[in-house]
Formats: sequence, C-alpha cells, structure tokens
Amino acid sequence: MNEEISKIRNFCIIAHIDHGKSTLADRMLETTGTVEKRKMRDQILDGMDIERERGITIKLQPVTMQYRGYQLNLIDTPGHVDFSYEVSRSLAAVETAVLLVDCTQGIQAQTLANLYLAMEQDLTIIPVVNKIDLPAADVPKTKKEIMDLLGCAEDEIICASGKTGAGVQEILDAVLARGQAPQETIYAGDHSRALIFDSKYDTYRGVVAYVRVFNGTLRKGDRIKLLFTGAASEILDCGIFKPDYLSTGELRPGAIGYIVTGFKQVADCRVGDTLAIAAGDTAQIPALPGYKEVRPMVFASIFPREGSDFKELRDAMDKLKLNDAALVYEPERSDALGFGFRCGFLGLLHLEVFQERLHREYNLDLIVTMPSVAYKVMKSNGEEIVIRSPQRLPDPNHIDIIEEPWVKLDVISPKSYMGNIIKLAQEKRGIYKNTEYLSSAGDDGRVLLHYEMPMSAILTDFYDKIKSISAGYASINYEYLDYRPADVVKMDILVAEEPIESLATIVYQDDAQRQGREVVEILKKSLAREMFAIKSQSAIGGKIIASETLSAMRKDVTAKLYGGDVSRKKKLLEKQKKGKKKMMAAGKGSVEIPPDTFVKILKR
Ligand SMILES: Nc1nc2c(ncn2[C@@H]2O[C@H](COP(=O)(O)OP(=O)(O)OP(=O)(O)O)[C@@H](O)[C@H]2O)c(=O)[nH]1
Ligand SMILES: [Mg+2]
Repeated sequence: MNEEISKIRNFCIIAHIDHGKSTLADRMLETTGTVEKRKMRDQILDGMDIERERGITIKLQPVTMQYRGYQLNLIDTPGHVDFSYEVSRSLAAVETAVLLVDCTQGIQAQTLANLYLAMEQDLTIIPVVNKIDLPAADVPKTKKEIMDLLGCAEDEIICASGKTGAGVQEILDAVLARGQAPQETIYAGDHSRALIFDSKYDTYRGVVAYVRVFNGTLRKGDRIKLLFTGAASEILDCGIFKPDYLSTGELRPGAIGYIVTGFKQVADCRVGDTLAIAAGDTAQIPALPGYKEVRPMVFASIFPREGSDFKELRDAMDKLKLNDAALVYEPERSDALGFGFRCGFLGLLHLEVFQERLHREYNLDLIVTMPSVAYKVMKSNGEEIVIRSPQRLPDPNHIDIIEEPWVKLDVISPKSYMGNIIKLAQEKRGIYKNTEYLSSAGDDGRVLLHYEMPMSAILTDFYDKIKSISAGYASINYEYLDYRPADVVKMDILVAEEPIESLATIVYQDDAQRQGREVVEILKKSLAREMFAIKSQSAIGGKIIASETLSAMRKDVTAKLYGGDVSRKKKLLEKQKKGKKKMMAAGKGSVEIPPDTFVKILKR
C-alpha cells in the first residue's frame, strides 16, 4: 500500500433521527479547523433550506478534514427512515461507521436498521454514546444496550457530546486507530475507477458526480466513460468538499470528492455507476459493485397547476432526480389535470420534501394527488396489472382479486407503552409476530416488537399515532415484505358535484363508510366559504356514502341601501342570484381545494 493511501480514513456517522450526527460533525469540523470560526453555524452540513427549517438531514453530505497528518473524509447521513437510501449509498464509499446513540433515548429502530446496513458492508463500527451533557443522560444503561447489541467491550464505547465537544477528539483518534485505510481493489487492468455515490445539478457546473476513487488517479482533462450508461465525457474539474467545492485538479486513490462531468443530459449520470478513465471500448473494465434498486413505497401524481408549465416541471424533475436517487417517475395524463408525472417515493416525508423542493428551487405551482401504495390487480380475464393510482383501478366487475403490499414492521418502545402499541397495531390490521427484549435492564427495559402490517396503514397516521401513544419514546422501522389480498374499493370525492380526481383514494370496504364521513367533514372545515353552498360528498361506484354542506356566505348587498328604493334593492338581489349561477356553472374552477387538504385527510 502506498504511503499516501494509508493516511486516508473514510467514515460515516450513522444513527437514529435526531441523535446528534450533524451536531457532532460540527464539532469535528471545528476540532480539525476545517471551517473558520466566523463561518461556523449549527448543523453546517445541513445546507438546504428545508433541512435547516425542519432541523433534519435529508441529503448525505461529504466533507474532507485534515487531522494529525491524516486526510479524514466524513459523510454525514440522514436518520429518517425515508432517507435510508442516502445512508446505504454513503456506507458503500467508506470503511468505518461511527454509530451514535443518544443516551436519553437509547437504541431506536433506525439505530438497528442503519447498523445492519453498515455490518452488511463489513465496516468497522465505532460505537458512541452521545449527548452525555443532558440532565436526563443515562450512560450506563445506554452502554449496556450497545454492548448487548454489538457484543463489544465497555471500553470500546466512547462517550461524547456534540454540545460541549466532549469525546470528539477521542472519536477522531479512534477513526484513525481502529478504522481501516481504504484499499485499492485489485483487478487485472490498470484503469482508474470510481464509484458514483451521489450527484447533483449545479447551475454553474452542470452535472456534478460525487465519487469515491477505488483505483488510480482521476485528473482534470481525463476522458471518462460510465460503464453502465456508456456515456462518455471529460473531467472538466474535480476536487474535494470543504464542505463547499474546492478544486484540486486531481483525486488520488481512496479519495472522496466531486467531478464536474460535462454531461449534457442528467440521465447519463446515475448513482451506483462506475466512472472509469477510458476512451473507446470499455468492455474489459469490470464495474464496481453498484447499488440495489430502491423500491418506492408511496405513489402520487404531480401536475403543474398551469398546463403550460409542463416542460419546466419535466426539466426540474430530471434535475432533482439527479440529487434524489430514490425518486422514480413516469409521465402521466389525466382528463381533469392534464399532463404530469406519476411519482414513487420512499415515504410521505420524501414526497413532502420533493414537492417542496420543486416549489422552492424551481418555483413551480403544483397539484399533488392523494398518496397511495401500489396495488396488484388480477383481472377476471387472467391479466395481472399494477395500479399506482386510484384512477387506474378497473371496473369492479372486471376484478378478480386485489392485492396490497405488506411490510415487516419493527417497533422499539419502553415496556410500559407495550399495551398501547399492541392495541394500535391491531386497529391497523397488524399481525403480531414476536417480542425481543433489548436489554436486561430491569422493569424499565425496552422491547422490540415484530409485526407484519399493510403498508397503507403506515402511510397514513401510524407514525404520528405511535409517537403520541408512547410519549414520543417509540420508534419504528419497516421494509417491504410481500403482496396479500385486500378487500378494497375506490372512493371518489366530489366537491360542488364535481369529482376531484386528486382526492380519490382506495379504501377498505369495511371501513369505507367511516372514511367517507371523515373526509367530507375535513373538507367542510378546510374549504373557504363561497357565495353559494358547497356540497362535499364521498361516493363508491357512483353511490354517495357521505355528504356535508358548507353553507353560502351571503353578502348583504342591500345593506348600504337604507330605506326607500325597493326596485333598486330587487335589482341588486337579482344580480347576486345571477352571479351565484355563474359561479356554480364554472364547475371545478370555482371551488379552490387548499393544497394542504390531502395532508389533513391523510393525517386525520
Ligand atoms: N444537549 C445536547 N443536544 C444535542 C447534542 N447533539 C445534538 N443535539 C441537539 O439534538 C437535535 C438534533 O441534532 P442533529 O445534530 O440535527 O441530529 P441528527 O442526528 O443530525 O438528525 P438527522 O440528521 O435529522 O437524523 C438538535 O436540536 C441539536 O441541538 C448534544 O450532544 N447535547
Ligand atoms: Mg443530521
């Protein structure tokens, strides 16, 4: 191994959401003098506005630091379950994972999920008990949980605080001492190769690839070829993250950095692809192991509010897709809403964030349909189709069986909330499998409950409910399991007698009445009063199952006419009546459905 590569350490920080990854990264950036004091701010690696506003990490973020003569390449990762693809892609670029556990919370569902991802990659795990400055800190108990989980010795666990900076040097030293240096993978050829683990569209630089170099050196001006897409170009510039782009002109073996690719089409540059320095035939160059395809869990359609914005929407989607590898989409056309895209997401937060990015970064005004899982339909003629949108559900007479996706659900909770959780899971059609005890820490120990559950239940309010019945202590993780038969029907929603396509959903037959009621009640509350009464209705197969009416606002047009002139008063009232008729006739255009209505309906 050459001298230089032995002085590199690549590592990730992984943890459950909010356990303090980005804050700890701040302290590392300070300790290593990577960011000037005056430029420092909280969670500096959370660069996007949405990340800062919501206080959560959404995107992985690499940064290069110098420490005791070593080059440390850190990747900060998100903790929320919807962004776990960011974590798994980061893990493939590093040798070491610093696993944080907030000592007021203990091991949570994503602690486990992310740890298992790191173990699959054979990474060195450095366990850290974090937030030891908090009054509610329970360090011994958290240490015990970690030892039970990893089978490690107590003195391998580092105690730290991202608030006070305690333990930060110790963690960095452990990354140097316990973490492996990157290895140049051995293979017969001598081409330089790098793994693309993320990418981004930059207004000035165009398509930028985030890479981990596995063999050789990449230099500005080199001809490059992507082994999967076959796209060829030239390195226009390359460098490292400080955390802003810092041009270095070359990337050495083992390094993590960025490459300005010169690709004209964003589709050319795919995460998981191998970037090789080569011109001409590349058939003899083996590709690096890429990534598993992600399986979208939630589908919703996105339409521009103004039909003329469709091209802008398509362009924005392509660019955002480059920075959001978990997103899938295909064009769609709807009679009521025009041209748009059917999109697949990993969860509701993913959908929310994507929608918000389209709005903020591309200034697009959108209509988003009610999110839904993908159903499998066996038609009576034997044909099997996948339905990702309620609109596409065939006529019930032509359906033999509908199947819905199920997930394997893990819930971690203090023992005392177990009863509440079991009750909630039952209401959501969950099937209880078994319970594991996380630690032998007596009566206040915590449990890991295993369930199987329809994915649609988790899509709606499950996460919020589980938080509220456990005083915020329980956490969940889930993964796709299989498809199972479901007795479901399409429920239409009508406002002012007009079907509102974006609000149609697929519901359980035995629950349709209740859901239909709830939706019209929410609509009644969220619609703005008009000059005419607005009826909201739920319907199944053309049959109204629930209805609510929001009464008209009666503008008193005659109020200003005191006394006298009866004929004028009559005329004015006539005019008002006509106005009402006109508005009613305007149909769907006349009643505004507030954009947050679907979130209210989902989270009812
Ligand atoms: N008291 C105390 N608070 C901390 C510490 N570390 C983080 N916090 C707070 O915990 C919250 C979450 O911190 P983040 O650093 O954003 O957590 P994260 O793990 O990066 O969160 P995600 O990236 O969204 O998963 C913030 O309000 C921090 O101020 C710590 O060591 N002590
Ligand atoms: Mg973070």
